Amino acid sequence: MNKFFYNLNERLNILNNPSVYIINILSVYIEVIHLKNVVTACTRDCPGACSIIAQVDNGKVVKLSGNPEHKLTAGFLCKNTTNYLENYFYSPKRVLNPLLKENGRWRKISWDKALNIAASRISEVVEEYGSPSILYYQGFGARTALQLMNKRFFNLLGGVTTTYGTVCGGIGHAAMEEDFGVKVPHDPFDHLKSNFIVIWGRNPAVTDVHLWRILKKAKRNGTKLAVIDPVKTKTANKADIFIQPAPGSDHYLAMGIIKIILKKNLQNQEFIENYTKNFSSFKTMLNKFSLKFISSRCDINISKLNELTLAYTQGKPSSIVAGWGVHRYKQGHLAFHMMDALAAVTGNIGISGGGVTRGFEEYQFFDLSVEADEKGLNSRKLSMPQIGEDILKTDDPPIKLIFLVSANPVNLNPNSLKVKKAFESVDFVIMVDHFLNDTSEVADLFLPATTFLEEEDLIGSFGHGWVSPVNPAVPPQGEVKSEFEIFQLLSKRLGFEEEMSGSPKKWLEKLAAPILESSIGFYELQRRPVEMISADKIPYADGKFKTESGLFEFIEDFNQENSGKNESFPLYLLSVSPQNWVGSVIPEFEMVDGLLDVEVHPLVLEEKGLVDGEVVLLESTEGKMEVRVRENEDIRTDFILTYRGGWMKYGKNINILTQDMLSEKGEGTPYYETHVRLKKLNKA
Ligand SMILES: Nc1nc2c(c(=O)[nH]1)N[C@H]1C(S)=C(S)[C@@H](COP(=O)(O)OP(=O)(O)OC[C@H]3O[C@@H](n4cnc5c(=O)[nH]c(N)nc54)[C@H](O)[C@@H]3O)O[C@H]1N2
Ligand SMILES: Nc1nc2c(c(=O)[nH]1)N[C@H]1C(S)=C(S)[C@@H](COP(=O)(O)OP(=O)(O)OC[C@H]3O[C@@H](n4cnc5c(=O)[nH]c(N)nc54)[C@H](O)[C@@H]3O)O[C@H]1N2
Ligand SMILES: [Mo]
Repeated sequence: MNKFFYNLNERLNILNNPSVYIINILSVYIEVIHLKNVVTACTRDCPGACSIIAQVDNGKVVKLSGNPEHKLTAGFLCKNTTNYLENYFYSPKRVLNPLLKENGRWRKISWDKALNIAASRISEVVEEYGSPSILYYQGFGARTALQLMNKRFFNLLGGVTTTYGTVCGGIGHAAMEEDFGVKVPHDPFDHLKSNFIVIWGRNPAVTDVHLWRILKKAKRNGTKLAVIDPVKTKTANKADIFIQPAPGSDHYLAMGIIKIILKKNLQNQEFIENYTKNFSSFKTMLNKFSLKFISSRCDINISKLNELTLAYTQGKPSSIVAGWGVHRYKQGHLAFHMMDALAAVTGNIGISGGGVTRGFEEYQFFDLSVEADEKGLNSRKLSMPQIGEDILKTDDPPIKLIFLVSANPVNLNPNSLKVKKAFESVDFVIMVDHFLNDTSEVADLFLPATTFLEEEDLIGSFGHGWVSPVNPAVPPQGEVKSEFEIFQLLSKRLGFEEEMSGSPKKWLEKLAAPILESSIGFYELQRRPVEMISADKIPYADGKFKTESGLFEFIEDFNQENSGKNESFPLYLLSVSPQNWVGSVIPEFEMVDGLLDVEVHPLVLEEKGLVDGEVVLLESTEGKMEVRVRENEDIRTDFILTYRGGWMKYGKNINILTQDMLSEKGEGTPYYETHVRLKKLNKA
């Protein structure tokens, strides 16, 4: 745009020739009506939820850039979003028409036909088996405000089966709610006030580049960074202290630090006495474990534990920035209890630059009553982490129809072969998405949705406290429709049009009512991102906690998991967030060739008599797949590392190996608890 104005000035300045002037005025006018900038936001599953300026030229989106009006996005986008136009929005693989599967092949159909089929299937199933025989499955593909209208639709239908638990981050959430009453994170900018930051089981250099920018700035200002991760990640490369704990042993690591603190009398007695509960039973519990035992369980020697303890206590204010890596174990909640305890024991709670931060609630600013839960009298829930198993065993009524929005459970949920089998056992599967993926292999009807460049909406974030507008930059491509419109059209066919009717604006105003109360007009909210929580608002600064006691509550005991080595399957399977795509949305051409790469320590290769680049069999109790093994010195010898999201239809879906377990607390998914082994292939 700057270039445009520069050219404009230059061209209008050529005044010595009137005809050139007129021609220039005309061409500038034409450019003005052809060129526009639209403020929208990335709605993909990422903590960034970046505010975007979409540049439109002659009806085509030509460039996406970060909106400087958003303090976090700050004029900068990740590579995935910069490439979004080519790899996603204008991808020839994007589905632009409704599709019906007939004899195993997708066929284009009209919207009228698609909606009639969907509506008649829904009403038949409701009539014969009752509304709970429908499973509405909402994934994490787009976490916008208007997506709440989907649930309204199913509640108005009488209430259907939905999901409880999560494949993302419920485990930490549950633990933090027990300790603090409610979980409140520190604003990303508050980390600039820390003298020491522990990045614990998180890889922001890859998964949250805007947070990473702040953490790097803190480091430049003199803050010391520690990274706790079994893998030397891109984030860990910048660490002053790097700790590689044994799989799922973070609670022991934190307990070790607390033990040293108490032994050296470095605790904040004033905070403990005035703001906490259960400290003495917490201490009794700690006394059951010797430092030597703790050190061996987390496989970090005592001198390293001392170094971390010293840095954390002397660095005050010290903050812990926790990630999803610690969640993905059966006892992941314990890691959070102990991190919270560490912050409490040292009085790093309620102060700027301190705290334990893990994820914001993206829906916290919206009025959830539009979901109309009171109408969904027949609702019931199945477990998201074990959705395959639950679909297969559910009776009375059984699941007869699945309606999926923004989800790829056949790819991303654990034990994906079981998920696939369960979906295949259901009579009719409807999905709303942008691309055909692993789940579409088992779907019957595909309804193509709009993206954040074609729709009107609002979005919060799970990485910060801002709400950003989503606005259409161009009309919907092909025949795509927003979920909002799809559900309105279906409600019309199903006889409850009135309760779903109205423009997106009308519903967004309702959804945003709590935001509008804080003096922002709706017109303004649709035009610029809004900071809902000021960066200097410090959680628990008043020393009050929403627990029953009003105090921070230490845990008093826990069940010790047996950590015996699994002799038959000795490696823990890590399947982490990839740099070059989000979730399972990988440009398909990148998937077609080759095998999935997995990385192990050279000692693991040596022990197995394997070499770098060799094709081997990777096996778990759930399945097996051929992979290409790579050597990587930056991984512990008890892990094998790969990325999540590779497609099953190209032999790259790691979730065919993961077990569908439920975490001990928080109804989360212990993906990394799956054990695997490498087997040499005997080539004939
Ligand atoms: N580019 C990109 N960005 C994304 C996503 C994406 O797909 N692509 N996905 C988004 C989503 S849905 C989420 S939830 C977030 C997740 O964001 P992050 O939490 O940053 O990412 P993860 O890759 O899930 O895991 C973080 C780290 O945990 C480590 N880890 C594994 N086991 C342990 C352990 O026992 N202890 C410790 N301390 N660490 C361990 C892993 O090695 C990994 O480096 O990222 C979001 N951002
Ligand atoms: N092995 C392993 N598996 C994991 C994880 C792991 O670490 N390891 N991480 C887990 C985590 S943290 C998460 S959050 C889940 C994610 O699991 P899912 O939410 O099921 O999967 P995604 O691929 O993120 O997104 C689902 C779909 O949303 C579509 N989509 C995007 N935008 C829109 C939209 O505007 N409208 C509609 N209708 N569709 C849209 C995309 O095309 C994509 O097909 O995966 C989990 N699975
Ligand atoms: Mo996630």
